[in-house]
Amino acid sequence: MIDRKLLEEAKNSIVGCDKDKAIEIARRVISDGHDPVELMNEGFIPGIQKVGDLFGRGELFLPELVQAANVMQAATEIVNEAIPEQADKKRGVILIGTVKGDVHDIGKCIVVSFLKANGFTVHDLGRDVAIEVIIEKAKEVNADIIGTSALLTTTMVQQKYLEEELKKADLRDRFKTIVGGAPVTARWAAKIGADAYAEDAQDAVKKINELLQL
Ligand code: B1M
Repeated sequence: MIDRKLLEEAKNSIVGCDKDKAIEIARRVISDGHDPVELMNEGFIPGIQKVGDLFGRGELFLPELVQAANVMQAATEIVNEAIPEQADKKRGVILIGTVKGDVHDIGKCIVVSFLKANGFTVHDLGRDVAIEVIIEKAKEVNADIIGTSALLTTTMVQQKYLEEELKKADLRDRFKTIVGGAPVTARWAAKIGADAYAEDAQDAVKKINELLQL
């Protein structure tokens, strides 16, 4: 268990845009043998969520949001590197990306790390990816599952567009689909006809295991 005070410091390092501090905490937690996932879930993520709340309430502005996101990204990279990859071809091939018009990828990168750590082969297309590109790549790598992330209410519709385009191309039965991202819900997934919704990275692993009947 990581000391509560240290988790609070991790949270504050994101809110206060203190990159050196965030990096120092991430490295210390890992070298002390603590769970980097706990640090992420109980420290850094609550920090970036607070930044989002303050931004949403107009108490913080875009330059600070960008700065805090940079600090979060630096911390996430260190944590992700500490999560060991366990490639096992038999566990399934996942194609994942943040949809077109959306550059939010911190959460998606965490999902990718968790999937790799659980033995899945993951093809990460990055962010701001057109549905047409996602479908082409899914065919090319023979994906079992297509996962999309959307953080904006205006880009969630891309997930619906994916379902429509898969149907149009007569590919809907070839791939399972999973959707995620802060504004996305189980209800949205059901409404658009996605096969699964995941609330966070741990849930994504669980839902993908269920979809692949592992
Ligand atoms: Co933006 N942003 N942002 N932003 N940003 C939000 C999303 C917002 C809610 C903030 C707010 O107003 N309170 C708001 C959206 C409002 C809305 O749509 N209704 C918003 C806005 C408005 C914007 C801009 C429009 C601001 C502007 O320019 N005026 C702009 C849009 C740019 C664009 O995409 N076109 C913008 C830009 C940015 C930054 C670039 C500065 C930066 C992103 C940097 C980056 O990602 N590389 C940023 C950030 C950091 C945020 C907040 C503060 C934090 C997002 C984050 O990283 N969360 C965010 C507020 C919030 O979400 N509370 C906000 C931490 C991360 C671990 O969680 O991404 O939810 P999350 O991922 C989770 C789960 O959702 C799930 O698992 C992850 C791990 O637990 N999950 C999946 C995610 N994807 C999944 C896929 C799966 C399964 C699970 O399967 C495939």
